[in-house]
Amino acid sequence: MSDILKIAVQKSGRLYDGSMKLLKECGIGVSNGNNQLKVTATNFPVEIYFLRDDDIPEYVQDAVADIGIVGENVALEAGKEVNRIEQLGFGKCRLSLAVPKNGNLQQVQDLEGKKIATSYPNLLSSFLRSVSVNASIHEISGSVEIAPRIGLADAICDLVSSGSTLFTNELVELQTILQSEAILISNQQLSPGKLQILERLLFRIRAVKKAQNNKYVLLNAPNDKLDSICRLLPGIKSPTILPLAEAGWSSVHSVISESDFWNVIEQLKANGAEGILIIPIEKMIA
Ligand code: PRT
Ligand code: ZN
Repeated sequence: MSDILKIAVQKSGRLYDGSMKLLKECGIGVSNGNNQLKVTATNFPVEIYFLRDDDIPEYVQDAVADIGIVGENVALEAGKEVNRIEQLGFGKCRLSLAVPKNGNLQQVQDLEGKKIATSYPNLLSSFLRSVSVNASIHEISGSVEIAPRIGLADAICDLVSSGSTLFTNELVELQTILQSEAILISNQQLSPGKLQILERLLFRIRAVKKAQNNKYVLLNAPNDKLDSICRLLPGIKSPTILPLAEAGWSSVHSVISESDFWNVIEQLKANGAEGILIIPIEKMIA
């Protein structure tokens, strides 16, 4: 029998949509997985297992699944023996210490001897050790943010994304202890056949990620400004330059990184570029 790579994905929750979207963008077609434990892709040698996110690191370590998509926070807290393969660019959040606003806890050292509620006892205790603070950790599995109000703890250590949960509970962030996003983890002893499938999948994932981080740009420029404009748009190899029907003008096509996008656009305009069009890229294979 030929190899199949077993991928563990969160069954429902914050990472489900992003995980399924990524697999779809990698050309992996699955029929609707609702309420199924497992689906087999029709056009790529993978099976997708739908699991609770907390179980994924252990299942991957024990080879129940070969690879998994899970928050880095969950992978690090679980401390299982798995390989961390790739950051996936969604599910971004941070694990932070937070305290009641306007209270007397204002820096990490003020937590000495205090009680902190969290679902991340391992990450919290290693952080506290690293800053030599002794505090007692109260592990709870949900609604950590209400712990200070009901007198269960002096502070919390929880995931934050927009910050609105902290705000509504009159808490403020004291310190971020981890930046997290969805990552791909793998079992440490994949067979050569499975490794080969993983390599093919990674090639696709990287093309999707790269496309998301870049945009296609088209613009018109006077010919005497082409040098400076091309310096701003190095592209993959170099920009494409085509003459416009109007003499003295060219159309420039290139790829631009999302990270300093607005900066580059401003400089392009300052260098005489006109009619700038920005187009999303679907896949990018450099
Ligand atoms: O059922 P299962 O065990 O699979 O799911 P779960 O309920 O344990 O996890 P889920 O679906 O809530 O989150 C899965 C993963 O999403 C987490 O492990 C993180 O990696 C990632 N993630 C990203 C988040 C958040 N953002 C997030 N904001 N996980 C949780 N939150 C919670 C946080 O705990 C807090 O209650 O959202 C609240 C704060 O959000 P803001 O926007 O108000 O700051
Ligand atoms: Zn969970």
